Parts: sequence; structure tokens; C-alpha cells
Amino acid sequence: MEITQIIEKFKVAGNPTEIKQLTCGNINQTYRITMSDGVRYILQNININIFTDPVGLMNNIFGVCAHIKAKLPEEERDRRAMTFIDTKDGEHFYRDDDGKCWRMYVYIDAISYQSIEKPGLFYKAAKAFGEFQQQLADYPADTLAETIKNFHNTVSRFADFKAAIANCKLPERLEESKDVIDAFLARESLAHVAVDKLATGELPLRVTHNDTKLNNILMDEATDEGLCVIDLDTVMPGSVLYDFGDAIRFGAATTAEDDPDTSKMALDLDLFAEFVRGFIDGTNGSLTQTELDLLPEGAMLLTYECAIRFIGDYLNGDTYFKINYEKHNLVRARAQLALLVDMEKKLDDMRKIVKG
Ligand code: GN1
Ligand code: MG
Repeated sequence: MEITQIIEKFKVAGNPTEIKQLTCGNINQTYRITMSDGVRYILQNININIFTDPVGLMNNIFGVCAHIKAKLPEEERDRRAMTFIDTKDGEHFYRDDDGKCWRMYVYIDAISYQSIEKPGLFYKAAKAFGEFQQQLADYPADTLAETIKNFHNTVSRFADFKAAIANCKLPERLEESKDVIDAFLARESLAHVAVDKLATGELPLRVTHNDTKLNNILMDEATDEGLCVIDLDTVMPGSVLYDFGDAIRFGAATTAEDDPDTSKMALDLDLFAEFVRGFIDGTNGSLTQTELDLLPEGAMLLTYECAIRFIGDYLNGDTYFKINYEKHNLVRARAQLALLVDMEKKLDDMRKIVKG
């Protein structure tokens, strides 16, 4: 189906004058649409191979956005929360003739960063992610659909990783990744850091974002203030360690998550410290002592988790993450391993920073 025909299904006025495909994200396909009245939207194809319950997912998103909007002053609601558009039939998304699912939301004129380009930026991002979690602290968690089962259950991720090794049909990939695989197998105990403590209640279950990459936050172009947290597909009950950890994995690394030159990869402790300050300010004193104590392990945990997901996908024949070239997932896994090794060396430094 043509993009223009899909746009017509939504409650928007006028005709599209520009349709631009955006290249961000490893999962969904995204277009920026400009309408004849100048209003801009984002049209997104939800990857239903990954998000198998689009109804539950979109109900989550509409609920979460309404909850956040209700907490904002009227004049900030358009810029500080996402506004999703229903279809003309009153549905939260449109399913086309090929079974593809599409959703639309109002484009917010702001920027998102791929890396920390200037001082102070990471503090602002951290504060916004912390505030996001605060806004959802009283959200009825039992109404949220689990959009990806066991998304950050690292114990089950580790089992998936082992299954990918055992069932791998690409012997040359298994051979060339041997060093990486061994390094991850040797670190199995890390997989238990959060899962076990969530089970005993030592770590509280909260409503978390679960995909807190720096580029999932829109920032004001003039002031760099964090405006709006986006990419709400994985908002689900989880641990604060997930949001903290993934943000550090992506934002406090000295190079891109898929840099083939692993010698450039390290943890930037200054950025780590900046994020800790912003996150603590954003969550406004609500973190428990156990959560605070485990923040450094959270950074290692999420790096480890992402790494075993990348290498698992490589062994499975690249069925999950979008790739730009043949060995992309292996390169990603190697980069994450380099980051993890550096974090292990800096664990005491991280702990000192959190203690303050
Ligand atoms: C995916 O699509 P994107 O880039 O926001 C993935 C995250 C990974 C990330 C790694 C639903 O996020 O969990 O951390 O790639 N999202 C999903 O770049 O699997
Ligand atoms: Mg995402």
C-alpha cells in the first residue's frame, strides 16, 4: 500500500506535501510527513514480528501518554508528551491489506542526539529519563501489556544466547565469534544481578521505559533541555537498573555501539558521574538504597544483555536487529564486550561516584 493511502486512514487534515523516510532505530520503519497545512507527523510501521501484540502495545502507549499529559500544565502538553492520532475508524493504529500495522503521532520540533556532543547534555538527558519514571510512578502497572515477554529478563536472555549457540546453523559464524562467545559464557553470573533481587523484592518493580538510549529523548534546540521521552514500545514494569543501565551503555561510552574499532571503546567516568547526578535529581529522592548501590552493576548488566542479544542474533542469522552490513551484529557484540571489560575495571570508581 502507498504511504499516501495509509496517511488518509488517520484523522489528519489536508494532503501530504512531503514524505521523508528517517533512518533512526533498529526495529521500526519511520517516516516524517508534512501536510499541506504545514503540520508534521511521524508515521511508523510497527514491527509486528517483534511486537506481536500491537493492540496491547498501542493501548499501553495511549494510556501512558494520557497519564503524562494530565500531569503537565496545558501549555506544555504538546511539546512535553507525545500526541498519537487515532484512525478515522477510531482505532489506535491502522492495519493495512498486507497485515502491516501503522501508527501516527504529531512531530515535535526538537533534536535528538546520537552522542554527547557538548558538556551538560547528559545531565539533562538523565534528568528527563528520571522525571519520566517519576511521572509514571503512580501508573497502574497491572494494566500494562508486556509488549515483549522477558524483555530485560537477563536469565532468560542468557538461555536464548545458549540456545543460539546450540542451534546455530552457520558454523563459520560460530567459529569466528568463539572468543566473544566464551567471554560472555564466562560472565553468566552477571545475568542474575537484577532478576534474582526483583524476585525476592529487594529491588522494587516499577514502570520503566526499558530503552533509554540518548536518541530516545527529544531536546529543546535552543537550551538542550530534555522535552519528551519517545519510543514508548517497551514501557513495561521493570527495574530502575534497566533504565539507568541502558542509558549508560549507550551514552557514557566513548564511541558508537557499533564502532568496529574496539580500541576506541571505553566507559567515560565523567559522563557516568553526570548521568548519576541527573538521574538522582530526576527521580527526586525516590530510589531505594539497594537501587542506588546497584546502579554500577546495572550499567554492566545492560551492556552484557545487549551484547548477548547482538551475538545471539548473529548466530541466528540476523533475524531481529536491522543490519547495514553482513557482520554488523558481530561488530556490535565486540563493541559491547569492550565496553563491558572496561566497566569491570572501573567498577570501584563507579561505586565511589554513586556514593558521592
Ligand atoms: C533496539 O530500535 P531501537 O534502536 O530503539 C532494541 C533495544 C536495543 C537497541 C540497541 C525493542 O532499539 O532493546 O538496546 O536496539 N529495541 C528492541 O541498539 O528490541
Ligand atoms: Mg526502540
